[in-house]
Amino acid sequence: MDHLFRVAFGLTGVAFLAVVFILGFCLIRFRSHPGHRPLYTHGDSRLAISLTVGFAILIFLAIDVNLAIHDHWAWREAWGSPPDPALALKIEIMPEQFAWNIRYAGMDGRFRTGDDVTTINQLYVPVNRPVIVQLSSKDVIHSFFLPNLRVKMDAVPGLVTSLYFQATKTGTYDIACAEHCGFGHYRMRGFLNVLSEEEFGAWLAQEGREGPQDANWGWDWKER
Ligand SMILES: [Cu+2]
Repeated sequence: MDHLFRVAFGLTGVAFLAVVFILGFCLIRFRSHPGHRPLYTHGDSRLAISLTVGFAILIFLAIDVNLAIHDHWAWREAWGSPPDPALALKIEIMPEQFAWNIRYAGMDGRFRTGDDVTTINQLYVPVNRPVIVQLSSKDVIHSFFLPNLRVKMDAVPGLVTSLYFQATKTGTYDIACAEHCGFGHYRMRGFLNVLSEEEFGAWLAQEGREGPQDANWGWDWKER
């Protein structure tokens, strides 16, 4: 994703600098000065058309096609090989205005049973283990965004969407809502806590003993 940002920024940056340079050159080179009489001309429309078409093709090949190829590579790398559902941690997230409802299957590995673990705005995951998140929404469209991990997915009412990621560093990171979802959108903030495998296991076991704090939502997990 970062490579894609750099490629897009580099290509459009070069195009921007070229345009500004040519514009500046023409402004200075053809500025008015005493004793110089302007020349009025209708120009050569064939030359104008062929230059325009030529540049359009050049820009299309240099920028659009180039970006499309890099997009394709980045997409394949990011989403091309989903993790093995048997090994991944599965999490259901149901946002609402304006919070993230988060659900773990608990020790039995099944959702909507008595030992589910639910949290609000606090997502816990183990480091170096693939995580599959399934999303829906209680009310309006939200978008689940982990900026540090460069993943983002819409959460749509009546639909279950999914994404996957694998955190490689322990620590606390932001969860942001990336879809303007109402007055409180700005404070729809959560935290991604990446723990060591042992810490995560201890946390899940502890929470599981307390049972789900909010059992009113969720769905039967199936691979999507
Ligand atoms: Cu939102």
